[in-house]
Parts: sequence; structure tokens; C-alpha cells
Amino acid sequence: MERTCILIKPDALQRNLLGEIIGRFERKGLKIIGLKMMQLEDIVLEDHYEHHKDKPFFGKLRSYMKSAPVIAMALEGLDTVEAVRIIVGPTKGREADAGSIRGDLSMSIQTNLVHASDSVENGEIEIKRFFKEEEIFNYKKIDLNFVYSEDELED
Ligand code: 3AN
Repeated sequence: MERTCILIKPDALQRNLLGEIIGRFERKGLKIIGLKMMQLEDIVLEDHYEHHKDKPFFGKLRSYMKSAPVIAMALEGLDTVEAVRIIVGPTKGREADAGSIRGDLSMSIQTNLVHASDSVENGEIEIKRFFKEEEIFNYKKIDLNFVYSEDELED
């Protein structure tokens, strides 16, 4: 099974959208293997947004991400990185398809509610960045045989 990392950002917390957003991942059939609230610091943000470090908007992005706590989630499932990117939608909320989190709930390119890992490799790096080993849980999810077919689970 593949794993991915989500950050539910300060705008979602301020706009009372945590339940709505977590609920979408739950209803999809994704298994929550880690979930916590945390205050991000400069050092972790510089690591996490390394690819944006030299962009003009980086300072504002960093202040926004520190303006309130975030919710970090680790999710598991088949092809989860791609499935979650579809649920989240593209970066600019006002151009995202209706049905996606950003398409339904965000108008912005910066305050776009959610971060989701963009590759399997980054998913693993980000889970390590935001969670301690003991904060990731390995348990039996009883709906697995209804969320997937037997064949899919054997692959
Ligand atoms: P995504 O979150 O869709 O993978 P990235 O990784 O390109 O997008 O950007 C990371 C975060 O940086 C975005 N979620 C958004 O908050 C912020 N961001 C990206 N592009 C811009 C921009 N042009 N202006 C302001 N903030 C931006």
C-alpha cells in the first residue's frame, strides 16, 4: 500500500473546514495512519517548501503557514498519492474543478486549504518530516474488503 502526507493549512482551521476536509478523505476509503495538530516553524517550512525558497511569494507563504497550527495527516491506500491529488485539485483554487476540495472550497493560489505530497518518494519524506515513528499506526481497517476488490488487495 502507498502512503501520502497531507497538511490541512491554517485557512482551513480558521474557516472551520477541518471536519469537511478530513471527512472527504475518510469517505473516499483512505486509511488514516497518522493525525495530529502542530505549529510549524521556519526550519521545517524551509525544508518543506525548498522548491519555492527563492520565489518572491516565499516570505508570505511562510508567515501564512505559521499563522495558526496545521493538521498533519498520513494516509494509506492503493495509488494514494495520485488519488489524493485528484481529491485536492490543482494549486489555484478558483481554477480547480468542482468536486475537489480546492474547487469547492478555495478561491486562492496561496490559501488553498491543503497540502498533499506530489510523489510517492516525497510522501515518504514528508511523513518522516512531520511524524515520529510512534505517531504512525499500523492497524487492521475492517472495511478494507469493501473498499477494494480481492484482486486489488492481492496485487
Ligand atoms: P501544490 O500545493 O498544489 O502542490 P506547490 O507545491 O506548487 O502547490 O505550492 C506549494 C504552496 O505554495 C501552495 N499550496 C500555495 O500555498 C503556495 N503557492 C504556490 N504558488 C504560489 C503563488 N504563485 N503565490 C502564492 N503562493 C503560492
